[in-house]
Amino acid sequence: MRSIRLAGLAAIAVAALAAPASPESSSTSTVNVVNFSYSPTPVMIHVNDTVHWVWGANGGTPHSTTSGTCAGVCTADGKWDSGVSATTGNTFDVSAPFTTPGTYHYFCTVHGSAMQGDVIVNNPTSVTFTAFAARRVHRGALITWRTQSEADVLGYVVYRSVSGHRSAVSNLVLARGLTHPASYRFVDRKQLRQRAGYLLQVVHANGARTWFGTATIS
Ligand SMILES: [Cu+2]
Repeated sequence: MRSIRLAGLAAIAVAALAAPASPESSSTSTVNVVNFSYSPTPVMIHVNDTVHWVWGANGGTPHSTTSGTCAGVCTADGKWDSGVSATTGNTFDVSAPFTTPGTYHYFCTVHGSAMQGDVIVNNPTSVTFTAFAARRVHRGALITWRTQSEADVLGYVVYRSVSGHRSAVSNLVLARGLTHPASYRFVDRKQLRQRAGYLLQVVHANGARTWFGTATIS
């Protein structure tokens, strides 16, 4: 752990270093089947999440979502197959294969290689923190954090907690998406002289959110 110098009367607290992000419940990501394509593709999820395909207005044109690969001719691999549907509002959910991180390819059995998609399954522990701290600076509070890896992270939102009331104090601080260490800092200009705790809300690429903290200023 790196050393931290005390500056004047600044109060410093370092939160639970390298603690895992709080466990997240599985979530569902929607993919639209419309205009001879899947949207979004790739869809980014975490292990054990569900992908929910919804058929849009396709003017009576049938489509499917069928796992497998296309090399000229598409070949199903048997992980999932919705069957063909031309019904607007038809849905198909898949979660069973997504227990292992990786890329899962699929296609439409009607349109073959002209209509393909990917599901990318990320490990939920792919963000690892090595430092998180808060300290007073001139007219505010400086929040700093370091990550070891953040491959599937979109960004971070800094929250301030005072007397049990939690509120966001930053916009989305965009992650650099690195698989090597990165450092971030944010100054909370609204922090007056009160005791406060700071947390990070981690926004993952698939929209899932996890929490990390707390670093306190007394
Ligand atoms: Cu199709």
